[in-house]
Amino acid sequence: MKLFHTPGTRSLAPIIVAEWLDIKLDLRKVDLQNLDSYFLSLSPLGQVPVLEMNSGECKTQVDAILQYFCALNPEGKLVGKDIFDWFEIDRWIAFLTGDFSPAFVVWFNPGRYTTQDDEESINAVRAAAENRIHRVAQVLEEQVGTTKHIVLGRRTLVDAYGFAVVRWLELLDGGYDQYPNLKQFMDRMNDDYHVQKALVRETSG
Ligand SMILES: N[C@@H](CCC(=O)N[C@@H](CS)C(=O)NCC(=O)O)C(=O)O
Repeated sequence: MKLFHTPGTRSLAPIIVAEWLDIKLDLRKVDLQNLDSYFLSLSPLGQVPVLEMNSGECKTQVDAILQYFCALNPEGKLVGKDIFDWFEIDRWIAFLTGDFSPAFVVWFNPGRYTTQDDEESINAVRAAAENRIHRVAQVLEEQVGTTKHIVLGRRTLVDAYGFAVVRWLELLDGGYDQYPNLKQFMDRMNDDYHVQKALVRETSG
């Protein structure tokens, strides 16, 4: 399988999960500032990640890609054991996709969220996004607690996704150090051999 990805984005999450589950994944780096028509034919909104399956079919949406990788693992690693576990996994994936990441999407692309193009208007959108980022970060901080994991008190696919997006806090004043539980979570992930390998692959692949 081949993953179209961009360093620094959420497309790191499938690279981590592939490392954890020993799934062979070829990487193809995408320059989001300079998209070609082939990539736009795979991802009409011009977004990563895109997974090219062995059949040649291409699929978008990080949460679906992560769950697909886990479904390929016969030992059921990184997923829930029962319906209640799955509920927790699904709702925190939904939080990362639907609440946490969108706060940053506004911060990264303020011009998309105003029809004005003067600096003051752009800065106002960014400031509003930053407030929202701190609200969602606080929710995640409380969820992680002292467990160093996002759900179920153990490593799941959600940790990979969380790691890929919580690192964006480093772009803001104070970084994730201002959230002690998130810092412990990030430190644990940064110490993980496979995460380190995924980070190297992300920048070189
Ligand atoms: N719903 C998509 C969103 C993907 C997404 O927004 N990816 C970002 C990188 S984290 C991107 O490619 N942004 C480029 C853009 O929106 O122009 C998913 O969850 O996979």
